[in-house]
Amino acid sequence: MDASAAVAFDVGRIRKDFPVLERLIFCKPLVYLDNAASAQKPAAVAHAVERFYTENGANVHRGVHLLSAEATKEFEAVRDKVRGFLGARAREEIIFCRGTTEAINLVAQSYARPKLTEGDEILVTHLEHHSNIVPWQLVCEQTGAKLVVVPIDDRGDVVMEEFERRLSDRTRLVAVGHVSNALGTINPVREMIALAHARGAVVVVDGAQAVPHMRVDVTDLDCDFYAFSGHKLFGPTGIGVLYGKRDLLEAMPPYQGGGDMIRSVSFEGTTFNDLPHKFEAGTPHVAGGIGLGAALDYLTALDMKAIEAYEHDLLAYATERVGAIEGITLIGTAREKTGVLSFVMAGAHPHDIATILDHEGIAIRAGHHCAQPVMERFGVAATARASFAFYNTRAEVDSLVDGLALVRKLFR
Ligand code: C6P
Repeated sequence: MDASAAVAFDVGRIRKDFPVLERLIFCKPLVYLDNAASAQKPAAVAHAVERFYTENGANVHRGVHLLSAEATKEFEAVRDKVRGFLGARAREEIIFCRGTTEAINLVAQSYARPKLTEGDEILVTHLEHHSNIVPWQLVCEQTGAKLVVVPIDDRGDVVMEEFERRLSDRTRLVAVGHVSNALGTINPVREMIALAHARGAVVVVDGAQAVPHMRVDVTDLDCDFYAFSGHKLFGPTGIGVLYGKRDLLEAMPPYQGGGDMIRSVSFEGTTFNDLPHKFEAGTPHVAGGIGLGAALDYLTALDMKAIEAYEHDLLAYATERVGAIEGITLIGTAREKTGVLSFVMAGAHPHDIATILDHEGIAIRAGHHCAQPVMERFGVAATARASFAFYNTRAEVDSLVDGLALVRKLFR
């Protein structure tokens, strides 16, 4: 890491903002390495949510009373923060939803389903999370379109020649993860988007694992849709975002019907609200949105470049140390990665590894990580996965290595 990034990023100070990191687990200091599943929350996020429930607690967009007006103002201000965070052109392009999964399903059912017919193709990569596979399989069943899969190589990189080869005039939509949750691969999404656009296809980017680790600018990327979840971005669960280009969103029918998404309702016919409300039926997760706003305030006050450099250094250190342990095979060694270290150990099931580490205070994830095709590609049923955030340290990597040495001793 270069010295200026080290100065700009004081991990000791950052860790104080995350109260859970003080916890003891089985009498050992918590080493939280399951950030790809859910990141921990700074106290500012918990305080924002608590403050909303203790001082307000009203619904949004509905009441004339002061509490509702305040809640609406605060909730809608978060939309502006998200717009800035993603570099979107307009607040109308920011749709609140439950998370990445719901965002992708919204695009699948509201954009793809009405448009696609037999003979059309949807392109995905072999790296995708189930949330970026199953919604498209459903659309294929509903429309007769075909799902086309781009292979990955032994490192876990998408084979770009195959990506290009599989794109055709039949490709109507490309759905690609910005970063793989199972392997950490950073996909060359800018290049993929340009190639897809040249064929007239729209591009949906699953950004769940990207936004916590890198600066993302949707206008610069020129993606058509971009999805992320609040809980992986140091915010609450149950809130997430779909970004969509305005002209596409305008032309799409609503995803769900209910309150707030209408202009007028009668039994003769219903007219729909303007963007973004057309896609936000029912009471939104107001407290979650406010918590997400606090997470964005927290993040934007940090230096994202310094975070990237710090995490890069941490991953390199972890890769070297864990990779050197006898019996361990790293799964996923892509050229460009974020802080995900997936591995298997000869003679030890990933669930046993995770259970033993848990008793050492170390939280990792074991399983297929909702990416079964990736597991199948590498010929494993599951991996152990340590995933890092900017509050993790080299000392925690050392604890992981010690824990793995213990596992090795027990299973050799
Ligand atoms: N990955 C993991 O441990 P939701 O559940 O909607 O917030 O996010 C779904 C999702 C979509 N895409 C990617 C790339 C993801 O990583 C995830 C969630 C978690 O890796 C839980 S399976």
